[in-house]
Amino acid sequence: MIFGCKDKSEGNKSDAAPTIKDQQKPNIVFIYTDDLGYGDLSSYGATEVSTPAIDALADEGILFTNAYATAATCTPSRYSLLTGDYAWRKKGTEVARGDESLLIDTKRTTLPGVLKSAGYKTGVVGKWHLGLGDENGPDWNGKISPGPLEIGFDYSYLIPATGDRVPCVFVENHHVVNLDPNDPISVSYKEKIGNWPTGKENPELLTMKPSHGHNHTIVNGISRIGFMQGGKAALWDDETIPMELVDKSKKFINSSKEQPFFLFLSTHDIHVPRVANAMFQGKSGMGPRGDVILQLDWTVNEIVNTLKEQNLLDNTIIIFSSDNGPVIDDGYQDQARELLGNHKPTGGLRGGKYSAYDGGTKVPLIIRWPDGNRKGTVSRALVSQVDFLRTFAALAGVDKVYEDVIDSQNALDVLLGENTIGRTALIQESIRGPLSYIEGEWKYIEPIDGPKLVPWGPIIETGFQMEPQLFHLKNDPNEQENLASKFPYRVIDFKEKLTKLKKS
Ligand code: NG6
Ligand code: CA
Repeated sequence: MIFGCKDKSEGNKSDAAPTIKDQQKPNIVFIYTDDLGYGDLSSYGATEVSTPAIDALADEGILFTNAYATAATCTPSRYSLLTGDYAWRKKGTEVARGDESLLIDTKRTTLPGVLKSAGYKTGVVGKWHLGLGDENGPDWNGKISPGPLEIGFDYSYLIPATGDRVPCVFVENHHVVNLDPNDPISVSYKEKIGNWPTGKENPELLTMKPSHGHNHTIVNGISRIGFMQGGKAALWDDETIPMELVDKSKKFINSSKEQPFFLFLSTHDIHVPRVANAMFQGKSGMGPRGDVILQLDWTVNEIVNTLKEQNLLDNTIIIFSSDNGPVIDDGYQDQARELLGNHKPTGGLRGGKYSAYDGGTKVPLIIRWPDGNRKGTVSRALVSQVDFLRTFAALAGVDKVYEDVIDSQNALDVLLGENTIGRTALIQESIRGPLSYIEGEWKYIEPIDGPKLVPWGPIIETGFQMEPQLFHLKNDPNEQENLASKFPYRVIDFKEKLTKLKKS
């Protein structure tokens, strides 16, 4: 037993319903944020914004300074997290449309499936962005399947893709929430359908204007990616999305006390469109991007308080991380750049979301272990989110081989702070592009022909170059000095290793 949970005989003297103390296995709450940067939290050195609830997790646990998402965008990162495989192994896992079919094979091993087989009740609340439905895509007006319930979750309450993609409705288990059958939903990512106004044709109706893209159907004064019509009663309210997700998370936690549970709370914050609730509007002094960081901190506080109230905190592991690096202007005129001041979302790392540089994939990772033995620890160990599948399997006491899982490794000793080295090597995937290979203190970026900046407007370096790039991350964490010509044998070695891994 890892956390010294009490035996049944100790904690359950009466006939009362069993309490959490009786559980042998710890609950797992994984708070996965969207586009939150390495420098966006006060616990990671931010001085212009304060995130006390998230920082408290670090004070009571381990803060990792060398942790990576597997990709610089959402869909592939999430694919890796839930399958234990790098997403570039599977075609079609780049940023998914809002009407994409389910990208995860229902027959394969998945993170929630592993935990479910170990007796966990499993739930996902929030952003999905891994497709829904069969090869024809989701049937918004009928049963939406396959989806999370077919890959190992017992409960789901989803933003189907992203906040900036239609349809702007929640899906609970197999159905759109609050859908009026007399007002069916139609969605198209090809052409305009129906007569709802678009940002392109009716910019005068917008409360938040796009800066690039995002000029299709207007929902709640915000034009989105993709066209939709219908489902008026089902449309979400952008200002209360976090409250809705917290509410559903609380309900899931409160109804899961009879067995260990895994809650995957995948926040919309801090992705675009950044629409803070009135409680947070104007509170950061950095405009909506800063305000939704405060809102995210509120979410964490609510979840921790719920666990406390339910007497679950001493048997629940809380993990906090992000799906990819930060972006300032991601397509809406929300003053993120104008009001940034001295705040550095990447914490000074080069690049950002989409990029092959570390700003794309190096993310905050904080783990609060309930035994209290690791308070305030900082770990430099190399960690990849692809390892959560096998690590959680070990945590849940599952002793199975899982032959279809190629990349995930058991990193339990690393996440417990007992191994301070971590992975030998890991791979990062940037937008549309090359892979990077990190081994120890070194990083190699594959050569590729392509634009130097993300072509559609966020002003972020892609990291694309015709020549191989090699950086020493410890001496040069901002990847300024390309050492490829100084260390040609290392380049050859890494290139070969990467080629071999790609074929494995
Ligand atoms: C891009 C969107 C961006 C964001 C991203 C996905 C445009 C111009 N930009 O295509 O706003 O939605 O996709 O972000 O449309 S992610 O975090 O879900 O990967
Ligand atoms: Ca993201």
